[in-house]
Amino acid sequence: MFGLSSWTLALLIGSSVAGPYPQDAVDKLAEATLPKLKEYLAKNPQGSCTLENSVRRKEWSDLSATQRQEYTAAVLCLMEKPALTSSQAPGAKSRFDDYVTIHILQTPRNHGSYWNWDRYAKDPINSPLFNGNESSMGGNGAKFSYQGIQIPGAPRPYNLIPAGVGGGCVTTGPFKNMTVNLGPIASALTGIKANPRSDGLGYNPRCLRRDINKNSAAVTTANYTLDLITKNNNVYWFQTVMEGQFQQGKWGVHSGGHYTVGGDPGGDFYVSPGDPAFWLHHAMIDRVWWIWQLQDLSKRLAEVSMTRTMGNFPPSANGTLDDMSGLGVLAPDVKVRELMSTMGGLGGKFCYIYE
Ligand SMILES: *[C@@H]1O[C@H](CO)[C@@H](O)[C@H](O)[C@H]1NC(C)=O
Ligand SMILES: *[C@@H]1O[C@H](CO)[C@@H](O)[C@H](O)[C@H]1NC(C)=O
Ligand SMILES: *[C@@H]1O[C@H](CO)[C@@H](O)[C@H](O)[C@H]1NC(C)=O
Ligand SMILES: *[C@@H]1O[C@H](CO)[C@@H](O)[C@H](O)[C@H]1NC(C)=O
Ligand SMILES: [Cu+2]
Repeated sequence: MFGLSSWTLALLIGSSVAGPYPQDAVDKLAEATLPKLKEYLAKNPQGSCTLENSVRRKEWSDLSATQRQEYTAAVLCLMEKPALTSSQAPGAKSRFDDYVTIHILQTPRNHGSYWNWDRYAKDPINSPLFNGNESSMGGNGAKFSYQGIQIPGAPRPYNLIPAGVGGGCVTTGPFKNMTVNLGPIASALTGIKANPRSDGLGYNPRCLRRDINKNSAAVTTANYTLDLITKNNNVYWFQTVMEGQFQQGKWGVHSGGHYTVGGDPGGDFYVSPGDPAFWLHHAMIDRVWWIWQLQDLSKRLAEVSMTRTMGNFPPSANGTLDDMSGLGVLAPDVKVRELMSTMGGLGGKFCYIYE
């Protein structure tokens, strides 16, 4: 029924990845359900976008050391380019900051390469992602004493993620000299210099701080992600479980990944994209959504939930596929419907899968 042999499919999704990380349970599920995408595309052709010619998004440690350095060099390049949002956010000094500005402005409404959480969950500080060498995303912060991360509304002992061994400025790797300009708004750390504006969009230069935290990473192992994908059959529950059910003491893989980085701005709900590691975490969120979609494409490529305000406060109408993306200077304004499929979305401009 499928045009590709299982051998070709195995090659396509890189099941025999070189390197020290065997497939985890979520990787195996993605591999096992990729034929559903093939079948869907056979029935619903997406112009010139096919599985064979789709772009492959790769896991951090499956990139070569050179490719990883090309990635961080590109991020540093964005930090050298002038901002487009400085009229709205005087603190935005670079093209990189534009992404932070738009996230800050969009937080009440929403909340290349990715980071497969499971690979590094047991020892994130010594992982290829955060070991601080030149082909990492930079190292941990220097030691800083603080009480850990409060999780409001959670019962003990889940109301506090114990602090790790960092929390201070990052001193190793490609981002050791980077300047954080925007925020803080809701920092996980105490003692961060306040922003000159109450909306956090003023200029507030400071170092990048992290507390790479295995206490938080512990809820991002593959068994959590596998449960999330396989036990939630509608997007409302998928999203709710992913984002955490704090009253039940469940942090969720979304918070788990954010607080694995922690610090400033990584641990700040609004300003977190100001830490370059944010983007790899959110690409994994997207991959997990994609694997969830793969389980039932005809339904899940058109399924959105939640209202237009965070936690439905203040109460608002349900979001729909006709809502606009609203990414300001970052991207043309399109309907959410256009962004639902990695294969053929945005009028065919999206044509990628995760391997
Ligand atoms: C950085 O660490 C990774 C993962 O341990 C390793 O593969 C790589 O060779 C190291 N690179 C350098 C320049 O030390
Ligand atoms: C960081 O800044 C110092 C001092 O300005 C400079 O010597 C060093 O090369 C910079 N490092 C990186 C990785 O940019
Ligand atoms: C995942 O595995 C860990 C370690 O075995 C266990 O403590 C945890 O309860 C498991 N989580 C889920 C959701 O199964
Ligand atoms: C909004 O979505 C919820 C949950 O899916 C549903 O129960 C409710 O009826 C929807 N409200 C409206 C006004 O459509
Ligand atoms: Cu997030």
